[in-house]
Amino acid sequence: MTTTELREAILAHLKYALGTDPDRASVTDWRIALSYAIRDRIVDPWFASTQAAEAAKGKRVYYLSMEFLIGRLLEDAVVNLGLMESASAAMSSLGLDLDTVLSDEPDAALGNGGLGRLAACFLESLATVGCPAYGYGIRYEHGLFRQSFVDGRQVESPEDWLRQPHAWEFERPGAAFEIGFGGRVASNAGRTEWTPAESVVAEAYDTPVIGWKGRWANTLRLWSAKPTTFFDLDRFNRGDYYGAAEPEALARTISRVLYPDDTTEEGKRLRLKQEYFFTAASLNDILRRFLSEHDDLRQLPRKVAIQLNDTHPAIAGPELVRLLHDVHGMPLDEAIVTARGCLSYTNHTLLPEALERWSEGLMGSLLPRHLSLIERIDAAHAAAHPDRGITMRENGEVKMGELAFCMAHKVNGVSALHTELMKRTVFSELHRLHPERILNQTNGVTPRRWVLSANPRLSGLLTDAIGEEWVDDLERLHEIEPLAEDAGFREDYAAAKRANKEELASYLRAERGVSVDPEAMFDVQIKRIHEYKRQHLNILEAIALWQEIGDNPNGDWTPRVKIFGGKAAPGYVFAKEIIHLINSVAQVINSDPVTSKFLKIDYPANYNVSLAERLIPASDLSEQISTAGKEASGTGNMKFALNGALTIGTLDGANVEIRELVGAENFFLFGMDADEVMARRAIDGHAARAIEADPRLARALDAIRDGAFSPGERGRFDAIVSNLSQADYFLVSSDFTDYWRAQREVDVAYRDRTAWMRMAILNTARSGWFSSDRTIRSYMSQIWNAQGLLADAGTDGRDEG
Ligand code: GL5
Repeated sequence: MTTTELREAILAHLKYALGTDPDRASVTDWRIALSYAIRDRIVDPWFASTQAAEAAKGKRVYYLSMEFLIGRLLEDAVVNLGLMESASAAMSSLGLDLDTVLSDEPDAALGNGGLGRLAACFLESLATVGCPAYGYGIRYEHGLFRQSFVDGRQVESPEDWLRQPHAWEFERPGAAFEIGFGGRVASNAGRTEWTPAESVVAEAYDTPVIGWKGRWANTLRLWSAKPTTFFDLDRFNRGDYYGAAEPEALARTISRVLYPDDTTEEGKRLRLKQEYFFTAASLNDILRRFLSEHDDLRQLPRKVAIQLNDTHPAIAGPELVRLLHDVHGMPLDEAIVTARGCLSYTNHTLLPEALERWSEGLMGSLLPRHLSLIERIDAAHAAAHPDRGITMRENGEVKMGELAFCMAHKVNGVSALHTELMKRTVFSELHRLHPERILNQTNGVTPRRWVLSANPRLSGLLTDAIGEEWVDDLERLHEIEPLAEDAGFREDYAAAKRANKEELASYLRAERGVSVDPEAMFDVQIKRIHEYKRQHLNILEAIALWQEIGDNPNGDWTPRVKIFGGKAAPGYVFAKEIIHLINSVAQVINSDPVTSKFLKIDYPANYNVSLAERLIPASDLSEQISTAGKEASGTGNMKFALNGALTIGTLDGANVEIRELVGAENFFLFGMDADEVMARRAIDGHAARAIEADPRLARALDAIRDGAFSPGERGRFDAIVSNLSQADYFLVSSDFTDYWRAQREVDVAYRDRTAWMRMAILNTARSGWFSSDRTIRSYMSQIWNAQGLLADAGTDGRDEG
């Protein structure tokens, strides 16, 4: 597409779709007009892909996820269509700067954290490798809450991404299913019938997902809840205006908000309704599509692969059995085997509080038929393994992990260590019964978003050095390995990093009034706030460092800027205390005239995908410091390594594989491993002993206790101090000393810029394996048995001039 054609298309959309003219158009109008113009370029390859998939009558992959943290879509589309130059030229010919227009787009934050972002990376990779696939989820009216800080405390407000027209979606009123809840189950002529007491309509909204070079596009289908009757006219006519609107309000509640929950247990009835709502709508849609192409439901596993992203859609097991058995008349045993042939389940956490359980009372009242099917499935499983006494029900609750496991033909963990721990801990009994079922699929990230778009300077360097093929063949980055020894390349690489840091520094100055020196080490920890991720270990180290710099202000300190980003679940009190502590410490340290040239702390509010895209390319040091055994994988750790930040980290999640690949000498390891963690936790008084043995740690804790960061309010952070001195389940105190040691090694290493750049380049060169293209290909061959169809599809919509 030429610049002129694109420009004409933008102007036409501005006029005919938005009804405005260039003189009056706001940045948002221009952005939407550009989005429509780009979207037009996606529709043809999208149709071609859909038709190719229909013609092939092969297997389709269905990715069921409560969360899709997709972020902004315009830049993704422009980049994947190869239209960056045209778009930039077209915009400037209209007097606009493309970056300004791109950053006007609100983030679609339909997810909490890593699990949701992984789903978004997977969608993009599925399209890039040409695998016919659908993502299925919920079209939340309000995604993840907006975070602000008031006096250093997190305050949440609703986020409003749909206030403006959402340019990427197509509403599909024709694709709608009625979803029931509650009611009665009865037998009728040998068939079981469920008559729900209430129902809502699930209506589809489709967003095309375009892969690299526009060669293939899939669909993200999100369900929105609508009432079966919009309006109660009787009540309205009686003057009961609120009552008349009630059915609509109640129905819409289901797709109103994303559960603000990231691996903590919360909420009950609405959450289960949301889970069933989107799972049932998706399965109905999948069966409808299957039956439009085939007639024998026993063939379902050959044509349909359904991936359950965590236990949130685990009700898919009984629901699919219900559809096959109750609705389509397949014998129950066969229905269970058929459903299992289609389903597979990814586990994303071992934290006990995050492994979903639903009380049988709640499940029975909302989904009575499903509860009885779960009992049948459980009984059948128990009968097949009579000596084991395993059950998916316990203390009046249904254990969704066990249910998902028993209804899946494959179950996977998300890093090598996590998968091993799954076998040894939460699923040890089931693993013994089904040793072939658990396998590992280490996570990955899409290089299009996380290197090519987020870091154009580094991308340019890579492409100049080894050609463009790395973008969808990321292991080619190995080819730059020898360049780590090339002084010219090292200088260019350092200059790119430096320019990214300068850009971030100006952003922080403009947006936050914080001034930081790009020469300093940018030390970044961005992720959800959680005790196991140990942001408090990082801030304790900052306090200790500040004290030591204060003792010796003329010392030869390595200047650092510590940057934090992340949200805490609104009900997670301790995590919110950690946020408050970080902000309070930052305030004191940043205003210390003696130390602030060596140490600054910044915590921009409302961390999201777009902020991550700014921070990661500008980072020198990546903090991956979770208690070993607790972080299932991490994906931020991969993004940092690819962008040439060195990791300081524990042997946890995918850190283990990152370290193996980049080389132990290019990674700052500290802390106990998972086995040591378990052993140490069993020792009485481990926290007190650690504090006693390390005067630095004791002094840092004393400063918090004595009110150094809460002037006039001594006890403000008592909950944190007493936790770290007593129970300290996440072993912050016990790992502090070794963390301090590793941080001082980092300081020394950073001063030798040549050596540091060599290490950074090797991190980039050796992290190509963490592409989500590799992960998706591995799911395709090891779990889904699905084929890519790239050769048959689509046009290449790239720049022609
Ligand atoms: C998570 C894990 O905590 C992460 O370690 C993992 O990288 C991610 C994707 O597999 O899944 N589980 C979870 O509930 N969230 C995660 O980020 O939100």
